[in-house]
Amino acid sequence: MQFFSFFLSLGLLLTVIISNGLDSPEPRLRESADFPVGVAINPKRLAQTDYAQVVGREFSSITAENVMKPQYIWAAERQYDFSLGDSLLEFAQAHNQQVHGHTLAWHLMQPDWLENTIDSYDSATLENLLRDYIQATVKHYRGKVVSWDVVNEAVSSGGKGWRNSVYHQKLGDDYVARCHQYAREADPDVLLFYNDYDVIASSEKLATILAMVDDFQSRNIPIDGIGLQMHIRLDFSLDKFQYALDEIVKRNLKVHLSEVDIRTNPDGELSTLTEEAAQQQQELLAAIVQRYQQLPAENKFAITFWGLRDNESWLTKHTGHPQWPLLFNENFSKKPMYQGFLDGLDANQTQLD
Ligand code: 9MR
Repeated sequence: MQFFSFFLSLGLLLTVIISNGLDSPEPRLRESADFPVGVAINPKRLAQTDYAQVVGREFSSITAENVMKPQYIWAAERQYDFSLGDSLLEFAQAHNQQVHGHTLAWHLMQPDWLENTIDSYDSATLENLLRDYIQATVKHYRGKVVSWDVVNEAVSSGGKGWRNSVYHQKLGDDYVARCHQYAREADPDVLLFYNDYDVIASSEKLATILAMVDDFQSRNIPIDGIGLQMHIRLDFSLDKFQYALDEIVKRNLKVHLSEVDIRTNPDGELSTLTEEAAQQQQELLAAIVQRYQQLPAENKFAITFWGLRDNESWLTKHTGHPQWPLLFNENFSKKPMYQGFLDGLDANQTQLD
């Protein structure tokens, strides 16, 4: 009898150990970090159950990869279509996620009707149209999105001065400041970001952006944060990154790592993601997250990945090669890079202890 109850207890113990092992929840990104962790999505993909589950489970912030851009919303002069953005918002609300608005003004990917007419507008007409677009959109999403990228990529690609875009040509040097004012008039609470790429790689671009911030702050032009896009490669400079973070923090602004992806195949020599490249990617993300984590709490806005799965990334088309730049592979399996994110948070814990 005793012999029998010994095996019964052993069996129970094993059952408890095994089922605990299965039940014990794996760490989720959204619960592991004390700042929002975001992903850029296409709301049409939410119809796919696996996609929706992973987005809902792992992320606490969502950016529309495309559907909240003027190309989708600005249907005609003073006519707006918010339907796709609204569907994304509905998902976010159901999953207790914040939404970051991207983007109110961008020189690229304008709606066709605007592309065709923009040259014919005089400055005042274009300014009024843009103001009305910004204000209608910000008002529509007022209280629903926490933040907006107001003007995207307004600095020249070389980094010196403003980009010679049609907006700059027609509206002049101060148009970015006025777009920020228009957005603020439409929503006194929404956070306003300036968002750009290559800000770490190009010291000149960083200097231009910091000078813009200094100018805005000296004139009380509203700005709450900087979006560092972070479309980066494995040779990313952590020293330059740290310098940029420090300069932004000095100006009391929030930092959004707004479009993170790490390309592993810049010259297209790989036909599959090697273990070595995956590990380098993991280590680089860990180092980035560790430095981000060390920012004062009020300067941390969010880290957002520019897509969910490698096979969805814009980079395949853009570079002509697979880059495996994201956290998940096409089967929704976590890559070593995912662990890199958690490692970055943990490394910081160890350091603080
Ligand atoms: O990833 C986006 C891609 O699907 C679009 O075709 C493209 C044009 O609208 O924009 C891509 O996202 C860009 C973002 O809006 C701004 N920073 C650079 C991103 C990559 O091009």
